[in-house]
Amino acid sequence: MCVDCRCGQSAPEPAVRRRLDLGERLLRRNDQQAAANRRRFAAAQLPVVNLLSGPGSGKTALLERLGRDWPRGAEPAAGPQAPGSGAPAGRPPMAVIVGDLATDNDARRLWAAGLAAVQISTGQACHLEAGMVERGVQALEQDGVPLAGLELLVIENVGNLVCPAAYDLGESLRVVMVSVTEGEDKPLKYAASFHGADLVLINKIDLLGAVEFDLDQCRRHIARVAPRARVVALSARSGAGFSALRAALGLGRDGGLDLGLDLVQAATPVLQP
Ligand SMILES: Nc1nc2c(ncn2[C@@H]2O[C@H](COP(=O)(O)OP(=O)(O)OP(=O)(O)O)[C@@H](O)[C@H]2O)c(=O)[nH]1
Ligand SMILES: [Mg+2]
Repeated sequence: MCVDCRCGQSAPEPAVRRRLDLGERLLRRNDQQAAANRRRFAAAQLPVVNLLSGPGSGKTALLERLGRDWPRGAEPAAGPQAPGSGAPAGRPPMAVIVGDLATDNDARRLWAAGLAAVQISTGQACHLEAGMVERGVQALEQDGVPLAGLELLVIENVGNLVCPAAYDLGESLRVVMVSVTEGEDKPLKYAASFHGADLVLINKIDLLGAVEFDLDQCRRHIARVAPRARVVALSARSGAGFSALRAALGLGRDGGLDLGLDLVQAATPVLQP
């Protein structure tokens, strides 16, 4: 049972009701911090993506490929080379704050792909909160990666298609990923997570045939629960669909963002559980 976001707590017994009140206060505090994050990102004119999916859908693999394939010739952001720090030299002007319950495996993969990255270890919490993102931004800045030098900041949320949806992080774009190995019905089963999505990614399409995944049916399910979301089918393994992804993120061919900035001001609606 999650101690942070009340999943598994349904009976309105007095003790539970007190915990519900506490949960509501925590969510209110999160929303205030998210609003502060959003103001800060807007001041830096920085588009910020909150990337959600179940465990293992391929969030880190997608970001690794974006980092590796960032068009050469794009102006690298300043920052020292330091193994284990968030700032490899000559990296693309994109950074990642990645949340996991444990390990810094994902941050290490992202550093190896040439991206600035900081790992947030959430311990028992099954989602990132706005305060953790603020600390992640501070850690990036301490590593010599100021927001002002970035063109895109991605927050890779904890792998979980339930609880992260309730927590606004101050992002300008909410991206939800599902992979073909999970089945076509996930958008219907986890509708609350998909509901607030601006962009839905269907990953691992290189495995479509092997798992007999019905792409059209999945698209129909997504349209039911997230009618305003754009949908991109792709493979982080083969690179298929990445030009559509780059266009959907507003990434210009030279690596710069040419569409994303109008999203900076947009507040993503957040569903309360
Ligand atoms: N075949 C195939 N495998 C993929 C693809 N994308 C990711 N994978 C594999 O899926 C597994 C999980 O990928 P990750 O990138 O770690 O997934 P994640 O969503 O970041 O996982 P968590 O952070 O643990 O939630 C790894 O073995 C990847 O190599 C893809 O497009 N095709
Ligand atoms: Mg990951």
